[in-house]
Amino acid sequence: MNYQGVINRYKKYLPVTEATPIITLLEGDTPLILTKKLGPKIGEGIEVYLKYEGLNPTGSFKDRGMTLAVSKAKEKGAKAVICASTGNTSASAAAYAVCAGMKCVVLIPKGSIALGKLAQALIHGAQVVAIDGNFDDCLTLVREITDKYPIELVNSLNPYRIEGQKTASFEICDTLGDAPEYHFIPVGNAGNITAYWQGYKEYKDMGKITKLPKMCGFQAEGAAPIVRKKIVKDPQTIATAIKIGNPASWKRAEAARDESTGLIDLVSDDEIIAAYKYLAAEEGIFVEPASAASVAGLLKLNKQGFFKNAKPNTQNPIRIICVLTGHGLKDPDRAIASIAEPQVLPKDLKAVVKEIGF
Ligand code: AN7
Repeated sequence: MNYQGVINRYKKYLPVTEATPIITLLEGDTPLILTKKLGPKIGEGIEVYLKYEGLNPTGSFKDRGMTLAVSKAKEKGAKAVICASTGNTSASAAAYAVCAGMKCVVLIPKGSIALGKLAQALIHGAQVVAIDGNFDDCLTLVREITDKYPIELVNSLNPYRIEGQKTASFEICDTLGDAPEYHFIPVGNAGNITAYWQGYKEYKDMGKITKLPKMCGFQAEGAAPIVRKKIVKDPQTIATAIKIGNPASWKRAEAARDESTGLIDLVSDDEIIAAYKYLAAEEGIFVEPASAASVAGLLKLNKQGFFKNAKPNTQNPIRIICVLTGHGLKDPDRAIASIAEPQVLPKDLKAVVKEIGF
């Protein structure tokens, strides 16, 4: 049968029954790309794979969780969903709400979400409310609203979001035949690191894999509450998707780090932009800045000699996953701001030929 989305593919590991209406845009089944340059740059015998989640239907990993959260909301008869968002959750909620025939309300921090994401929420007909505050303020409001009014919360506080997102670990293990050694991932509200870790643990418990990866999460320097062990009141970073100062799944991210003997570290905006450009220019993959935090983290650790005692061989390569959470087209302004604008020439053949080097 043709591919039917993550719920159908992993039904037996998800909290669905015959009574659950499956609301899907055929999310998931994203490519796991073996890098040609990044792996060899880290070291011989090291394989770096990119889980390209930007190829989900709305351009980010959020769709994996949204298919389940919206299906379960529909099952219980909800008429509307709501979320706070740095952009991708709102784009995904808006699209899946359309498929479910539900109203969608999104609260976004004013002026802090990338153009593509705002365009998505608007074109899918969500009611978009910009709040004069940051993401954490939006999430506080949404929690209060869903406590009091009949509208379904579809942030990752909703356990079905995490359940759906864990399918990405299943896909990685199914493709590789076992778990990788390392799993690098950006951390914002910390739902995704929680979901991946849960997915790996479940596959291990079921005997589908023989080992667990070390979870290595990365926050942006100006929005790194877990690293600094302190709420960040006014988070700042160009990676607007992870501009979050008080992550909802803070404790569970720490648990993923500690149980896996991994780490959560920070990367600067400059490191994020360098990784963002590297992926585009060297691997041919365009991601949004927040997504590049995983690769920025890998490059940072490598520079510090993190892998220098690794002893891979051709039979047993060290396999590293970097999750690329969102598509580059989400934030076109950032791409243009990062590179010189194109040169303008007169409509003159000689001038053009000369410019392109013939
Ligand atoms: C591209 O959309 O929080 O640690 O409201 O869009 O699970 O929060 C987005 C988060 C990484 C961080 N990469 O994941 C939202 C939102 C991208 C993202 C993250 C987000 P979490």
